[in-house]
Amino acid sequence: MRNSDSNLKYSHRPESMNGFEEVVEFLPATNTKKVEKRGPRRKYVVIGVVLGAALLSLTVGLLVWHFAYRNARVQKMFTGSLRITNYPFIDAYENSTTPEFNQLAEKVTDMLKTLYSGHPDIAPYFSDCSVTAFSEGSVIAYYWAEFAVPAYREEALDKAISELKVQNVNLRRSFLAVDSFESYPIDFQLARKFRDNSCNYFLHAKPGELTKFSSPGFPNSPYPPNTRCQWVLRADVDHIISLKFKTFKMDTCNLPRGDYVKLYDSLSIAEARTMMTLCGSYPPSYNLTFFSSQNVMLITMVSDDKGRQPGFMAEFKQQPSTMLCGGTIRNSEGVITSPFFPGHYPANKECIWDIQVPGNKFVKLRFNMFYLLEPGVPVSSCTKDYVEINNQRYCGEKQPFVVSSNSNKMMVRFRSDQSHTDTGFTAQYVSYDSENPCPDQYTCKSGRCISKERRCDGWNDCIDFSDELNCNCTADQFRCKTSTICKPRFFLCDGVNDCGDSSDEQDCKCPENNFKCANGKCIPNAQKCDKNDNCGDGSDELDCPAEPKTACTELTYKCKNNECISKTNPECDGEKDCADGSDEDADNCNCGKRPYTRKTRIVGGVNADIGEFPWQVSLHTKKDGHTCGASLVSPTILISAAHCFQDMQGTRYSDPSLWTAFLGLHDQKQRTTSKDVVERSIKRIVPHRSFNDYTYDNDIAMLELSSPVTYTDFIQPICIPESSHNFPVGKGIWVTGWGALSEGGSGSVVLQKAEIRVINYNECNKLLDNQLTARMLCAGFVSGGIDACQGDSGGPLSSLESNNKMYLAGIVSWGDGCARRNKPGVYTSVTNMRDWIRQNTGL
Ligand code: 4AZ
Repeated sequence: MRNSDSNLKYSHRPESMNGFEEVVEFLPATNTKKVEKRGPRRKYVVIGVVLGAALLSLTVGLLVWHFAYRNARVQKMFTGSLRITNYPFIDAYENSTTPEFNQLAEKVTDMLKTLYSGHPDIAPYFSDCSVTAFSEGSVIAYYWAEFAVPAYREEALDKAISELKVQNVNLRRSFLAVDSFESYPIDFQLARKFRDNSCNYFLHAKPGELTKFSSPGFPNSPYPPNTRCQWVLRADVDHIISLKFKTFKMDTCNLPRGDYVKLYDSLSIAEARTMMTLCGSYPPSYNLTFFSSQNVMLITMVSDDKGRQPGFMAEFKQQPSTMLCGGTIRNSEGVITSPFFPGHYPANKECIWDIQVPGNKFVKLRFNMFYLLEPGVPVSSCTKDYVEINNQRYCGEKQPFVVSSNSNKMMVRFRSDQSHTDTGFTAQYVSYDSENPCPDQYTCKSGRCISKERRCDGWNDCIDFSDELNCNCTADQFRCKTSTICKPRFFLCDGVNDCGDSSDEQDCKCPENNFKCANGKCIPNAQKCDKNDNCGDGSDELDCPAEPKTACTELTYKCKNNECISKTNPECDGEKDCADGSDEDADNCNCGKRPYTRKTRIVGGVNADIGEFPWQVSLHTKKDGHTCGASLVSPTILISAAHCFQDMQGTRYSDPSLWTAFLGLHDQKQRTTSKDVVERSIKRIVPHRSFNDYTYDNDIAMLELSSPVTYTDFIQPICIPESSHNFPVGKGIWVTGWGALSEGGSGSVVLQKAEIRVINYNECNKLLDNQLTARMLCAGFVSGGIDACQGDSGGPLSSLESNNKMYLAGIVSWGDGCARRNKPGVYTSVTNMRDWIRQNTGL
């Protein structure tokens, strides 16, 4: 390949081509010396001089405008490819230093010049062009072309280039048969930087082998700032490339600037051929596999002036391009997926499944995963990548959904265009009895089946709300003002707008020490005039006295200098709220960070991502294996539940030597093999002195590790909230652990996660027969189904706060069974334990 190097002219002057040079005509200047001053005609002379001067300045102005502005040239670059049909591909074309490459490259550039010179909107502005690479098919030539065009002619040039049609050309010495021609504008500055080939790599897949490559410096040092690298990947003819990123850790995304990697389904860096732009950091479990549509792929890497991250490591191989998709399906059930799922589907692909089940049945297709997202394409139009079923198109990113046909046939068409690929879909098709689509279950409008008890229970189980329509509200339900759906009564006046129209929060009497907002919501008095809109309608920030000195209460935040502030959750929010700045102390704020900025989208069930909860610890005993969870809060200290360390049935669980802590753990099976896992014995266990093993009041313990751990991508501390920290009712928080997957069931091998909600304390206390103490909080779903369970005890309830850090809201403590209806899980409230934590850990 030739890398646009040796014959590059960095001239931005337009070259005259075939007489299309612009002609500039100068206007004759007025000769003022010839004007005579004579008698009464003097007045006319003066007028003449003034007019002449005006004309002269106008002329000069016009000329200056013409040369300085109208003629100011914009540099433009186009890249693209063309297909030559009368030359066979030879290996020498892969190497830009071979005479064969240069001979053909010269023919192509001659052809381009001829093509451009024949167009009046292109010829005057042409500067230079060059061939950068060839690939098979018969021969595809990749080129760039540079132009310098006056700003006012730019649009015309763009249009002319985009409309250029190729014709076979008889060159002086030979004939070039060309049957396709593509041209795309590219960013001039960026393109120029890629022409410096100091960081260009050319890799050809070896049959049956994986070829590895990585960003500069990986893994020993961060990639350098201002990097511009490219990797040309090739496979043998009739093969495609399968590329997998094993590690991807770059700076947080700041597109179109910042650091990123782009993959092209071509050897030209045209946006229209971009398969994917990668930035940020992906957890190792993310399936970053890509497939080319031909036997080439181009990867570019750009970094800004700060390089701090390790970069990437990738490997690729070739595989035959005979991969078929779609087909005729006559089974009564099965699975269909987009090509290479869960890898990213290739560009330019079409698959058709013709599904037909026995004559008396209908077909139902349930999409379990659906990711066909194309930047800039509204999901209402689905013009690029889509699935089409019975003339209805589906695209974008979707929650599981069902499509049913009202016949025994279904035609499913998947189509990807030539840019931006995604993970695709997996769908399960079943045949069903049209008379009875959901035996012993309720049939949602979408065709989805849900258990009969879920009908009219106040929860949107069907996703399309059809299970909650036309219901008679029961005694413990109410109806919102603007919706026909029944909701549980305890949603009334709980400070959360469950109805969406606030009607559940109106006409509420607020509890003592609460302020009633104009929209009916109740908030603690301390949140009035704290400069935060806690009401949601701003009414708590009206009629505030001028800067009162805040009295210290349990709802205020105490600074190191003992001054109190009433702002909600002021710690580590990036604003100095305390006069001494102690709310932003670096020591306290270096916590709750998750090293991976990208979330895995494809997870089996509710597996956590690797590194998603890096403070989660697994506590093992020799006899029982994994027994409890815990949270890392400093290099040597864990927080867990006191009930885990109660002596029981002859076992001294209170003895530190019984326990081993595993940090950075994801999969219990890889406890001893994974390099990311750190094992520590326990030096000291301090359970809360007032832990009550009957009520589980004060269910907290502190554990000291035998030696400090070093923080890594997989081991990080979680933030401890201040006692004034507010985790409002209704807030989504995460519970994690390796506990039982169902009540009485066995533990999980892979760390599980579930998003649950903080539940109103009084309502939860009613549901749990008044068993809550003031140091407990409830979280989960009253409808059941998602909950912590045995073995999760001691583990974290992690809450993502507005400062993008995770805080330890609770410790898994107890519950009435697991995931039962009307029995939410109970957690030790960490804010109520703040002083105990400080006294026992110094944190
Ligand atoms: C347990 O036995 C346990 N549903 C922990 C949490 C819950 C139930 C049981 C909450 O460790």
